[in-house]
Amino acid sequence: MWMVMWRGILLFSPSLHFLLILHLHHPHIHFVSGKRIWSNEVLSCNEVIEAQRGPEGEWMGLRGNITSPDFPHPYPARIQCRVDLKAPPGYRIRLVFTHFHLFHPLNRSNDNCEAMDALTVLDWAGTGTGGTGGRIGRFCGPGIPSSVMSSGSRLTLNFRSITSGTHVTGYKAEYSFVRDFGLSSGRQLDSHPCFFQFNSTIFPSGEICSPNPGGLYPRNTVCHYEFRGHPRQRVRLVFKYFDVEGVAPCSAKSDSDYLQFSTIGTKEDILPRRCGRFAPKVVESEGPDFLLSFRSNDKYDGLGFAAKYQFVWRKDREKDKGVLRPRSLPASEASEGKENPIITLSAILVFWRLPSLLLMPL
Ligand SMILES: [Ca+2]
Repeated sequence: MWMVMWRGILLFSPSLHFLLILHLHHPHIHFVSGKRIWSNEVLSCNEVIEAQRGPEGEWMGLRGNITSPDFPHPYPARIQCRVDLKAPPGYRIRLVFTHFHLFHPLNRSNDNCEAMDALTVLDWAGTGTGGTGGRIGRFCGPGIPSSVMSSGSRLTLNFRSITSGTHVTGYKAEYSFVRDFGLSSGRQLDSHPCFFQFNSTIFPSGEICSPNPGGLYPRNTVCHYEFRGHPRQRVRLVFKYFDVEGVAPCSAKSDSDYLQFSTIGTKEDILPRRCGRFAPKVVESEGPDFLLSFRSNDKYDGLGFAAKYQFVWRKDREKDKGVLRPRSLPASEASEGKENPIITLSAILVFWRLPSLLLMPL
């Protein structure tokens, strides 16, 4: 005998092999109690979020929120909810978590998520609609995960609960479909999906970041930062942080993401590629036309980089030397023109001792 009683409907079977599957398409779904009735009961929900064309052809619905069932109240036990995000062509999906608290017996973040209530984020770029998405991350326990960005126009969230509790309120995330990669400095060009230009007359100084700043950078992504200055200028970068997944020599053979430094119009690196977590504090370009390129591959992620940039004037004596070689400076020279106190003190001592040195017998 079957009995119906969930939200009005709850399916009840005399058989222990009981499966209840609901396919729900409305984003605002209120679930009744997740109290388990039979050991293999599974509740399921699916949702598709995609932008729509407005009356004049513009894209609408480019941002919104996603939550676990019943948020901000405790989510039900034994439930699987999938959300498919589909951005317009040429857009990326950015996901910023604002709340995250899933049940974990030890109350630990991202520990043994395979066996816990968890949220899995899948990236579908390059695999087609029938392919398998690459897993960007699986998150569990308390603690807000880093924001993520898709490498294409699709992203999937799979939320699975095994347990529940009075204090596990689930998750909330803000999604947005973006073309600017979350970057707000420089002028974005249309010649490449991720190409930002910095002209010294318009943008003499500022900050540059890897795509999706403050979160994990997207996979399979190339971003260029092009600097164009006065002939007597060059570009100085002062890195604030650096976390680019990879190992030296930061090449494709070593499965590395990397940062590349070159002069515009040439294909030769003017500095060794950088990856890992230890970038030089300060980098200066060879001349006024400087290209910084970031590349990520299809596996593993990092938090990327952020750097302050500034167009600086060459000193006359440097100009006379002809072509400047790129160089990396220690942190003390990042200084916005301050003299090195150790060098200054040494110079004073030498001049103070000079007369007595000249009078010393040979
Ligand atoms: Ca990578």
